[in-house]
Amino acid sequence: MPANLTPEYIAAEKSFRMAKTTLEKIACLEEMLSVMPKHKGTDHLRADLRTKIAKLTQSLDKKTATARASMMIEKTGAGQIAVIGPPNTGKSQIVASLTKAAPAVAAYPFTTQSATPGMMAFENIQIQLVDTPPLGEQPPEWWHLNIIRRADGLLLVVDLTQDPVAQAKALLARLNEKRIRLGQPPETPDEEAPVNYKRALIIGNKADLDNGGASFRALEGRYGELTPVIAVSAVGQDLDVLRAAIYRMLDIIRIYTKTPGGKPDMTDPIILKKGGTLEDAAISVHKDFGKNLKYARIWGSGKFDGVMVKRDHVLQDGDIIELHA
Ligand SMILES: Nc1nc2c(ncn2[C@@H]2O[C@H](COP(=O)(O)OP(=O)(O)OP(=O)(O)O)[C@@H](O)[C@H]2O)c(=O)[nH]1
Ligand SMILES: [Mg+2]
Repeated sequence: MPANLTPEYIAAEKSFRMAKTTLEKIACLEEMLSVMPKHKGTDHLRADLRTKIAKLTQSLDKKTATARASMMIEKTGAGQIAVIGPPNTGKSQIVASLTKAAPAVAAYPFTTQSATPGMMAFENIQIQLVDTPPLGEQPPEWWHLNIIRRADGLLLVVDLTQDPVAQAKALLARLNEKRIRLGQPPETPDEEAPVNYKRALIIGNKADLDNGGASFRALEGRYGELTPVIAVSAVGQDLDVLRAAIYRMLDIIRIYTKTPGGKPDMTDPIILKKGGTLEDAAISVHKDFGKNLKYARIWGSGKFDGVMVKRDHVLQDGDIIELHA
């Protein structure tokens, strides 16, 4: 065994040995994988863990397999955002107000016990929001952490009537324990175990009850440099601001395609990460297109409308491309 495994790994391995059910075992193995340092010395061990996870997953009976699948929500739309936070802050209300999903909303804490996805329409795209259980004193369930780790961004929801700075501080500490941090990864990661950096937005909810906005100002003053902070009322105030902020957080661009002589389809854009190239766009249309692409004409970020560009051309939001294979 490589000598430089972290205390987190050792702890996860210990839980693995004590785990009783197959689902618990899988959870522990996933945890071991996620906290293991990534370098040559651990390649074998990583492969070994993946094989174990695959074997255990295959051995699940149908009902348990369905449960496992439903706990890892499949990504759809332009991005997946996990809605997280302490109990009773309005996470479910936010998902209910922005999407057609209807997770239970109630005046008491710990209402939500499973994850519920919903699609939020923004202009001509759909963004997936996932309502999750509260992150409180209890250690989060393995699948809850999995959703947070896999998400393209996090919505951290705190309650402006309940000392939001303290709530945010506790929430960030909980994430940090699991090696999840907000913002961009540093250029030279200096730590042994991998840290998962996440795009995020801090929401001060229940703004309708924040008299004079003092709580929000405190929250923004404390965390505004780390990540955008906005005030909303999930029951209906500034929800358009929230939608736009969620879109911006994803940092994506929308690209449209057209056929020679045809009109572009402006309803169903290709979604790319900012900085995406023509080649990335072609691959997302079809992987063969990525291989066979000769050139494209472009309207938007090209020097002239309809000019020919090559694979490595960096696209801009709103570009229209005509692919030639
Ligand atoms: N006044 C006001 N009440 C809100 C707002 N958002 C949510 N609430 C209320 O706050 C309570 C909790 O809302 P939920 O959406 O269930 O909160 P949650 O964060 O999902 O709670 P858990 O699932 O228990 O973690 C409910 O009584 C909501 O009606 C808001 O913007 N303003
Ligand atoms: Mg809830």
